[in-house]
Amino acid sequence: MGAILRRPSRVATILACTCIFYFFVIFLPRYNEAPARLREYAYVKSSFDWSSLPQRHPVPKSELASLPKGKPLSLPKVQFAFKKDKSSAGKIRAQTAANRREEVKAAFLKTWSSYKEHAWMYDELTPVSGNGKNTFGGWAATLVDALDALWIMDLKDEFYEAVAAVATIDWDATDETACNFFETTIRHLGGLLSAYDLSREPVLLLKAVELGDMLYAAFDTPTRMPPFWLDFAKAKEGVLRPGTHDPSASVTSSCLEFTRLAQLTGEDKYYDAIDRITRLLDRAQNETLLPGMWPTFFDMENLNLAQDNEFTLGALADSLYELLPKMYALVGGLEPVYEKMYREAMETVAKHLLFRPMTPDQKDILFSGNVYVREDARVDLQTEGQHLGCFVGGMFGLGGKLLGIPEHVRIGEKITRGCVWAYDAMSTGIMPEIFGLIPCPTLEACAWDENQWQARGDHSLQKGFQNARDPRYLLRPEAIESVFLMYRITGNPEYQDMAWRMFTSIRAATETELAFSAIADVTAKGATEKMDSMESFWLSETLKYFYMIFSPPDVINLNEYVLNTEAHPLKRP
Ligand code: DMJ
Repeated sequence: MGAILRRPSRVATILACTCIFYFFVIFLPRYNEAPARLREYAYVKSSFDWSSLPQRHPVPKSELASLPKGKPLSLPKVQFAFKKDKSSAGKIRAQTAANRREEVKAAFLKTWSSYKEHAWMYDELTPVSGNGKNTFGGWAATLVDALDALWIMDLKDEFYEAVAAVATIDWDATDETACNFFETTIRHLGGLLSAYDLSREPVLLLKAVELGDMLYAAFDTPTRMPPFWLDFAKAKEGVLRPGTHDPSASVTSSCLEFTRLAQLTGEDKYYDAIDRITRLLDRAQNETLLPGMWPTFFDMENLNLAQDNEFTLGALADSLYELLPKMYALVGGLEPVYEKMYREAMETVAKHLLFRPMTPDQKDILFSGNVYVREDARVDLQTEGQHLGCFVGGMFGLGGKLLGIPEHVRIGEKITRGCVWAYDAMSTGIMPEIFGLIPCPTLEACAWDENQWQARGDHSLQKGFQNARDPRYLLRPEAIESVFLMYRITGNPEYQDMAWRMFTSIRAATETELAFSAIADVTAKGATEKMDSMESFWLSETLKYFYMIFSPPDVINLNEYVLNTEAHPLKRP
């Protein structure tokens, strides 16, 4: 009897001790910490509270989709099982990577310092003339986009200085009447969420929620589909309408950011917003003119995804496809529709969009082109490569690993190597924005055909190229993005050497006194013409990927993080 009495009292004592420990050691310090940090950052609340705006097209509570429930599945590892190589060759390789990483960091710091001096709180620095310019609402796009890169590169002083600046952003204080829904989501919201995931600074989540509530207003339309432009006055009046001819990427790609926001706040409304888009994509996937894929433009007012005849993984459609394996990872494999959509889309891509260019040495590489479905149902493939389409290698690699499809990893490698080949082929060592290629008739090996080259090629370019239709380089990240992903997936150090060639070429061709600039022509033989433009993705994506490929593999381990389309790492469950 005594023993029975003693046991519950012992249990009660342990319970009480645990509660006291939790209260004083875990809860209280955090509770005290948050307001103190907010004061430190002089948090300025946005002057309009979008969360208080009543929805004119509300979702009935009973229909509100919630985050997938249950324990996240244990998905296959994305990263190669890297081991420390203690041999002398291994040590030399590690030292080389460390040296290269420092050079990337120096390029980042040079850019950041100039941004700070000449364009602080503007969206962009003009890297030749040294001015600030606003291109995305005037909410310091470069600064917000670069937050997590600062953290990753261990520039903590610069990071906290930037966080203090972010704490003062008022989303209602803009000279614009509307913002680009897609760009604001991927750059600003993605940037804030990622910086919060890495640093856990409370003010970053506060600002993300303020912005998330503003962007959530874009879904308050008759079809609950967001328009391309979030017109502030219309949103406040409740008269926003979705577009009838909007790029498919821009109206669908907010899935990762809104899902992460729902996960961090516990607010299902954010998830519900994007889940409606997912359901629509799912319903329409096999009803389009090229079943399995969705066309480049959507009519979101009439929920018609089947009218356009153009299909691509490149410009305007890109991140719609990219999000499929990434969402699967972010919801811990608990929402099977992303796997289904990815598999079906890639089957169509492999059948109709992938092509092999004809090269004198029969390179085993692939590109993804553009398809036009004609009135007689003929499927025409335009064998063009785009810098924007270079993310496809990494997407296949990621999908292949997460879903256990080794063939996709192989395809991903070939596409990635294709982009690197196009970099190496140009006089500056950088791939053009858009270029035409002479294709092989099949994906299998094809012999070099000198007559075809004579008849169709641009002889000022390396053999195999039909043209460099748009010869600019805009400091874009997609090629290094795939090279980075394939390195982390395969562990093959060759990718680090490719990355280094790319980095040194980009640095040589784009560097200005202040920073780095988009250039007009990658086929230039001598000095390059600088366009005085540097989009925020130069810091947030391009240099971050270069930095990470030369970093130890636990710097943003892909088994733990998934990167949004602007390269912002979000914590996987
Ligand atoms: C970035 O804003 C994103 O990567 C987007 O998905 C595509 N365009 C740019 C980079 O080129």
